[in-house]
Amino acid sequence: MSPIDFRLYLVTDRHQTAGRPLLSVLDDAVQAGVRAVQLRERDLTARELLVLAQNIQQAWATQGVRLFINDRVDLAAAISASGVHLRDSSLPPTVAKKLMRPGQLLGVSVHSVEAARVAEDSGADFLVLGPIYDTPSKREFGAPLGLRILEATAAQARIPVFGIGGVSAERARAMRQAGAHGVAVISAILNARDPAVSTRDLLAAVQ
Ligand code: 3NM
Repeated sequence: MSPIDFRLYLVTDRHQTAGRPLLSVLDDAVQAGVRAVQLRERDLTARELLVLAQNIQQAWATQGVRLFINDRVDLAAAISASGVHLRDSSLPPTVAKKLMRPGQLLGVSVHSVEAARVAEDSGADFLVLGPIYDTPSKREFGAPLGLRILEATAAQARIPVFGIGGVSAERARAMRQAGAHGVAVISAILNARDPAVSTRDLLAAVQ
């Protein structure tokens, strides 16, 4: 079985929780079925990230939640997180792998079909491609790629491809039909009026 046994990947941003504590919104999402979380709090220090990551590990250890650490390969290794998630400015996958622990998974964010191929050849276990739709969270990556590029990337890749950017339950269905293994979201869960309801809707859409 593929180690990527989840189809919904929740990416954190504690500034997008509508003023609620991140851990309480995460708890709603986990209780509703989220099994993979990427800790992505780019403005926290290493020490602050460590505390948050340990809190997340301890809170849901028994539920089998996989925790991925964005960018900080050192932190992921130190706490034996489930994996690492790399972005364009991170260490390249081949270098990150030298620091990762055996069995740790490697997710890589990519923004084109070509970059997806390079990341896969460099040892990624799964890819996150985006932004598929327009998202205020990620204007820095320019125009949305759309479903056609998602489809082309998923058809080419031998590893799971998640779509990210502007995901809703309805769009998640379309993304699965285009060949995505699953979807990655921030605001659809963290900013939702009821994060548990949104989680269940998204899970139903990607099954
Ligand atoms: N990465 P939302 S888009 C974290 O294209 C992230 O790589 C993207 O937020 C990429 O689910 C994005 O609220 C933001 O649209 C996703």
